[in-house]
Order: sequence, then structure tokens, then C-alpha cells
Amino acid sequence: MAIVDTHPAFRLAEKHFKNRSTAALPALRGLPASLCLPLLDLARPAEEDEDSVWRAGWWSNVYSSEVPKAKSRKRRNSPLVTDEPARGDRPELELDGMQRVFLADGKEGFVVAEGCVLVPGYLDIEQQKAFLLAALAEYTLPPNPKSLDTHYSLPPSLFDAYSTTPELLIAPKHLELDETERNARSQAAAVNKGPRTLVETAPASKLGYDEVKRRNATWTGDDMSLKLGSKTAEALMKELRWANLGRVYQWSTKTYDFTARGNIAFPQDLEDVCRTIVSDTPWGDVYKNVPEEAVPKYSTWADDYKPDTGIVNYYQKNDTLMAHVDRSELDPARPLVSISLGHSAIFLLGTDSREDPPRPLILRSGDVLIMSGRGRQAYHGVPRIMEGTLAPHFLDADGDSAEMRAAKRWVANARININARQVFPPGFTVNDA
Ligand SMILES: O=C(O)CCC(=O)C(=O)O
Repeated sequence: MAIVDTHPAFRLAEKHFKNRSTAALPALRGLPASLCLPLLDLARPAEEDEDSVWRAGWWSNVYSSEVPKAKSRKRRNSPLVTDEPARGDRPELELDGMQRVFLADGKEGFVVAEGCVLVPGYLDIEQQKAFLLAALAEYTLPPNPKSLDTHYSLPPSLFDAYSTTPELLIAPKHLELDETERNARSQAAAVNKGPRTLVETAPASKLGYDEVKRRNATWTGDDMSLKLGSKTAEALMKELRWANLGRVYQWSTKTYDFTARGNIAFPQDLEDVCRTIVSDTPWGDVYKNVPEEAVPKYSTWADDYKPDTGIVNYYQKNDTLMAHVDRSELDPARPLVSISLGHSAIFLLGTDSREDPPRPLILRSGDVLIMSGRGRQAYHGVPRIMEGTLAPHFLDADGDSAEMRAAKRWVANARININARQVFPPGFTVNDA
């Protein structure tokens, strides 16, 4: 009897790119149309030798967990890259039918899905380094919440400790509990242990401000783990998964915190970059082939787009981000601006149904993807951080500050995504008392 695979197409594509169970890297070409659309690598350099994806053997289909070692120069920062792999031929770039747009600053963008524009290499090398440092050293500082806060009593700057005293031992928060509190929490955890309940994920645009605020009132924070041991600053920096910028997002309820507690300033450097790219994008061209009823009111974005929230995702080489839709913002069509730094990644961009095969894109360091309009309802995810693809400007260089050396040490095995959104439409009065 034939075995029928009942996974939706998006899930099958995720499994394909995630797969580490065999010695071969996942194939990037010749993929069946039932699994995904042809892969796009829009930021690849013209010269093969400058292409870190090709250099790392991604077009060879021959996996080498030890990828190319530089012959003449010791690359302390390329642990994912050692012996020369069989590299294979780079395929021709298939851009047939791909709509190009030109930003006001002359940069070229590609409309990769409805309302979604990828601008390859939007950030130059200096901007990439500055955002790398900001993402690690600044965006992780209080009051910005981050994934480790619930569980560890962190020093004021974890990155500073990683940089200067990596062996510093950091204790888990549960050790601060007295006996009574510990017992109460462990009993509550045992009661809550049953099957996980599905969290209501209705879009905020449908729930409305008042309902979200009502839900905020019931939120008691995430549960601290009662089992963790102490870890070094070095180890914890590698366990960091996210930091929250601006308006606070409550992961367990999938809503923003609309109370005063959730009102945190959004970083100015990030706001500037996001506002510039949104105002420079020719939205009339982006939406020229879209049915009128699906075209958002983009004409004011150049003036009134103002990101007020964001997430920094920190990926180690085996980390993935499963298919999801971001729909907790009150206006579901305003742009979400997403910046890639460090190793390249496979990004899957689908439709509003997980049954449709997604489009795989290679996102390289410096690329910026903007999602808007109905494209904001598209499932997307990151099934693979691509081994061996660190851009050379993240390798050690003479003259690097101690902080930059630490940032490069961290990114040697990692990728960062910084994304920004606008929760409140312009003119919306926030009553966050
Ligand atoms: O890492 C990425 O490029 C995407 C991140 C993302 O989809 C998200 O944070 O919602």
C-alpha cells in the first residue's frame, strides 16, 4: 500500500532544508514543484570566488561538516569552514518573470511575493558591522526583554561579560526562591503539565485594542524553569534566542502589551534605516499588478511609517524558525522590515495557506526584506542557517575594538535577524494607563 504523506507542502519544504540526518547538504536545485518554487539567490556576487554560498559547497550536494580551510591565512573565525569541498557549478540565476523595482536611492529590489520586496545588499559593510554590534551589545540591555531574563539573574550587560569575562558563572533565578515559593511553583507546574493548550491566535486587527488590553491584564509572565544550573556568560550568549525592541510582545498570549509596562523606546538607529527604506520604495510599482481591493493605503507610508516594535532573532547554526504569520499589529498591512546579518539562511516565503509550496530565498548578510499588504499574511520561516557562509568582513581584522572582536567571535557560528513593525497606526491614541 502506498504511504501518503499528509504534511502540508510548507512543512515538507521545511523538512527538506532542515534535514541533517544524512551526509549530504539539502539540494538547492531540481526540487519538485510540489515541494517548493525554484530557489532565488538574489544577492549573490557575480564572481564565484566571492560567493560564500558556492565556496562552502552548497551547490555541490556533497556535504562536508568540515568546510573549506583557507590555505594561506589562518581563519580563526571560520569554524564552520575547513577543507575544500567539491563545489559544483553555480546555476544560472533564474529571474524570469521576477518584477524589479528601483528605490529612490538607486538600489534595486525584487518583488518576491505580493507586497514583499527583497533589497539585496541594502546595508553596506560598515552598517552591517554597526548593527551586529548594536544587536549584541545594545539591544540586549535592560529594559529590553530577552529570552534569558525569565530564567537567569543576568549581569547588566551579558554581552559585556561575554566579551571581558566569558568564564563568569551566572546563576539561574530559581536558586533565589525560598522553600515555600519553590514548592508552590513546582506544584503549579505539575498541575499545568497536561497537554499544551492552543493559544488563540486571532489577528490583533480583528481582536481590536480593547480586547488585547483585556488579555494583557490576565498575563502573569512566563514560568521560570526550576531545573536549570549555573552557566558561563560564554554559554549563555550562545543560548540567547531573542530580544524585544520597543513595544513589548507577550509570547505566550501572542499579543503586544498595551499597558504602560509594555511601552519601551524603540532604537533610533533602527527606526532611521526602516523609515528610509520604506520611504524610498516605489510602492506604486510594487502594487501595480495587484487587484485594487488588495492594495493597502501606501501613499502616506513615506511620511507616517514609524516602527514602534521589533524582535531580534539570534540563531546558532542548528536553530530554525518554524512557519508562522505575524499578525499581532493593529494594522495588518503596514510594512515589516527585516534585516539579515552574519551567516546566510534559507528563508521560506509561502502564501496564506501552508498547503501551497513556498518560495525558498537565500538571505545574505545586509539583505533587507520588506513584507506588506497581503504579503504580511504569508507563512514564512527559516529552516536552515547555511554552514560556511559567513561573509569575510566578519572575520578578525587589525584595528577591531575588543567589543567588535567579541561580536565577531559570536557571529562566527551564527546569524542575526532584526525585524521592525508598526503596531499602532498613525494617529492612534494609546491609552496605556
Ligand atoms: O530570521 C528571519 O529572517 C525571519 C524572522 C521572522 O520571521 C520573525 O521574527 O517573525
